[in-house]
Amino acid sequence: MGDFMEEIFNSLTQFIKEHNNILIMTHKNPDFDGMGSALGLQQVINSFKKESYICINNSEKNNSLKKSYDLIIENNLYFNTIKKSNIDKIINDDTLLIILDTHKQEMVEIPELVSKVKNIIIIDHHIKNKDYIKDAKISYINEGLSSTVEFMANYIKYLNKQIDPLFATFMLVGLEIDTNNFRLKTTDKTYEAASYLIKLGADNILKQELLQENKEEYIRRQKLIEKSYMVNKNMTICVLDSKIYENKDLASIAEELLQFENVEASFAIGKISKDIVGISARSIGKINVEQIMAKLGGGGHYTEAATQIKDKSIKEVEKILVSNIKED
Ligand SMILES: [Mn+2]
Repeated sequence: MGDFMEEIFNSLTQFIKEHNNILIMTHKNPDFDGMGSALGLQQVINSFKKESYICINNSEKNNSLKKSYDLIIENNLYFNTIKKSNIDKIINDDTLLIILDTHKQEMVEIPELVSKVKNIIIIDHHIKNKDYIKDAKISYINEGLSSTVEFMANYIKYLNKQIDPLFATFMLVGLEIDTNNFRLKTTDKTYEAASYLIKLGADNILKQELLQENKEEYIRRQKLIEKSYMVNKNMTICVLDSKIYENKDLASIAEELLQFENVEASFAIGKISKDIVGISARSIGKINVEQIMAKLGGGGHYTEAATQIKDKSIKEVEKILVSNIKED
């Protein structure tokens, strides 16, 4: 563990110990990385004999997460949440807000909370956006980190704390989803985090159950992938139908394409709103997709990048991409 990480871990601990009113918040439509980290962090805060609340907003749409909440209750475990409507009653000048797995105000579960709380800590692994939350007491945004769970599991390990095996399982699910089963951005620290979660008793069978996917959705995605084609013998492009997709759908298709023979870079093109076409690009590490996306007005980093193009059809965007990457 590098000195720098120790410094971050120690100041996080110090902030927790200095505050009696702690809120934890992840992004809208929470996933296992955000919520797993939040639950793990709450366990740590409990161990310091401090109370904390995980901020929740809408009713949960993610079926696996819903199942996880039920499992917590069935196992007589405890997690403390607070709804948007009750937050104003408890916040004060002493409130500490820990934001996990995002760093943009508009992305968090309850955006207005960011303006109301003075002491904010951000821990995230996404590519830093210019609209990041300013004036945070700690802002640890490291795109080299595979997941927020990686940070949190290594924090728990650093503190030599135990968490319940069920929470460790949820965290491991988040780690595996964000790394696409240890394929993306996986370092020694990622395996160290996974190893510690297994040591804490993460349940491999439950993990697999929580990772199981809806069959219809899987087939729908495979039908789109079936139409993908190779360019330059080492890149593949998947053009989606005219439906409107979420950015994460494009990303997961691009990621999935990396598992095929000869593919060194992949691109998924699809509509992300009525007048915007998005491209999500991924690379196994030989081709710099950031450079390619930057030419099309986007950004990202070497192995993970994206762009959004306004007022062009999917076909036009496909042509632009192909003409940019095609070698003669
Ligand atoms: Mn994440």
